[in-house]
Amino acid sequence: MTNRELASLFQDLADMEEIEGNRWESLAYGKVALSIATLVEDVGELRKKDSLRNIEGVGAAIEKKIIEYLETGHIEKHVKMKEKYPIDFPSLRNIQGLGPKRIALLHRELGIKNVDDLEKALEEGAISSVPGFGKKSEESLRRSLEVHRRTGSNRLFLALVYDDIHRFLSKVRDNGYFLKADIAGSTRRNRETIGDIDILAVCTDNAKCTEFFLSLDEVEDVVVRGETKVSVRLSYGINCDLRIVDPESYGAAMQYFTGSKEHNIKMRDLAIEQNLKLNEYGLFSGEKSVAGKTEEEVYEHLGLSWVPPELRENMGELEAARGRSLPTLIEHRDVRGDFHAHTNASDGTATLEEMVEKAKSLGYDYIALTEHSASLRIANGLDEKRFNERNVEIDKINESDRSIRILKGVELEIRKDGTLDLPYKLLEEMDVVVGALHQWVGDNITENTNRVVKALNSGHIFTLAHPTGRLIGVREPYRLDFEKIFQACEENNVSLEINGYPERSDLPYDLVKRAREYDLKFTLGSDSHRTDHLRFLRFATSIARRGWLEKNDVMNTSSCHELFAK
Ligand code: DGT
Ligand code: CA
Ligand code: CA
Repeated sequence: MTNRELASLFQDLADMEEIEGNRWESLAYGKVALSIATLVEDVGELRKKDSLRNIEGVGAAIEKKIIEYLETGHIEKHVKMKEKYPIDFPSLRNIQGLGPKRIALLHRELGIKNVDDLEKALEEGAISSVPGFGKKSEESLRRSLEVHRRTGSNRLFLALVYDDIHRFLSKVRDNGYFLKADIAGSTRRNRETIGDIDILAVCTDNAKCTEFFLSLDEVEDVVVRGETKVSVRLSYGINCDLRIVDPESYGAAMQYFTGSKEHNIKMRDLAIEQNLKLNEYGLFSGEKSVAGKTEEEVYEHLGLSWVPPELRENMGELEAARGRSLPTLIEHRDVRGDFHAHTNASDGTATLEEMVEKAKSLGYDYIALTEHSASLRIANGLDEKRFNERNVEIDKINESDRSIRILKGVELEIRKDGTLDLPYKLLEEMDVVVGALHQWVGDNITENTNRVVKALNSGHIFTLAHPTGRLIGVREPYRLDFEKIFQACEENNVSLEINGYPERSDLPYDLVKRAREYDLKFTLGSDSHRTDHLRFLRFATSIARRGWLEKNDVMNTSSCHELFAK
């Protein structure tokens, strides 16, 4: 906590000094902010050992400020400057298109101090009147603010920036400046949301490479610029940290900056137990480096198998790595089809033909079209008659086009009393019945759980859709007893859905791992409402990986024939 707070104070100082035009001070504070934010040890502990000066970027003057902070809880200079700039820099900065100078301008001209003020000014159309802002920046700020609000934080959904990140990485890589460049951090761990992008790189001339990196179109603003670390704001509304490391340390640095922090702490303790020291430069026995060039050798030297990044969350992966019992994770290429998609028959925007064409172009063997059932009125749910007509249409297409199989599906409302929204006879004609809870979910955990269990006991549900009902940044998970639900799924041969739609990302990975204790299968679904949503299936696979699933745990890795041969 102290480290984060202190780093944030220094970042504030960096921002304010930049506004004041004190470039050098701003750089110095920014550098310290970054090194403290990524420090393993607590600053308080370092002070006790009298080694604050070992922190990168800390000289006598800054050391004094750290001590002042540790003793008084604040830094006088920061307090003074804050009087002049009473601005919430950390959150405003997280909005795409705003650096310190522009934030100061908005403060001076419109009195904007925080995100709420900004929102108000946008509503009133006041931004475009500020010199240097114009209509275009107003529009772009409005979009960034929407992202900020939608995720409920400054985190972005990986699914929504995944392609951008990879395009950006290729640009960084394919120019001849960098010898190597790879993604680390939460992006490499495939978390559903990411705080920033971390890139590690190797190059021969740091200054030239940094210059090139900063010249890329996507770079909007430079937050920190040092010899080996650069932190920038990208036009996708996210920060990117670039760290340049020595080739000999590349594996150790990858290991360190991939995280998670909890995984790293455990790794470091394992090293200490073996009388070794692990940091971002390597694994050391005394002064001598014993591993560091590759991640594999770092893990191996500690008696561990290499751990796939998705598992590095301190959820038992290091114990399994030591026992050589890590799972062989499912791969995206193992996935043959999608079990959850909508067309404009219910609340999607694409026609059946458009969805199927897109699925074909992605090489799928099958796609289930799972329209909502009638009682979900806001989603234009289908009644028995419309489902019957739709099923006839699907049969016809399947007859004439053998290149993909369209599965007759329904996203079936589990009613308030736990009964199902369509007659069993119709459900028996469906290939894929995705049972779902959307309405009338109360706070009573027993009632909620019984309702779901009753539906599972019907014997007519194939998979339980987005089981927790959470919407990231919008709605907490439903109150449900998951041990009971997993048990009921096991007894009734119902699989659990992993829904890859970004806001849902449901089951969450930690529950996937828990559900693995039961004799259960999982289905992956994109919950597409448009053709370009089909890409979310990949992120369902990521959650499956983070939940330790293997190919055989997931139904989508089977062929249609294996699944539905009757
Ligand atoms: P994010 O950006 O919030 O989505 O999450 P990460 O995991 O990418 O975190 P970030 O960008 O702050 O740092 C990248 C990695 O660097 C992190 O996963 C592990 C390592 N790291 C950062 N701070 C610390 C720390 O205080 N202690 C340790 N052991 N490792 C750290
Ligand atoms: Ca990160
Ligand atoms: Ca970072």
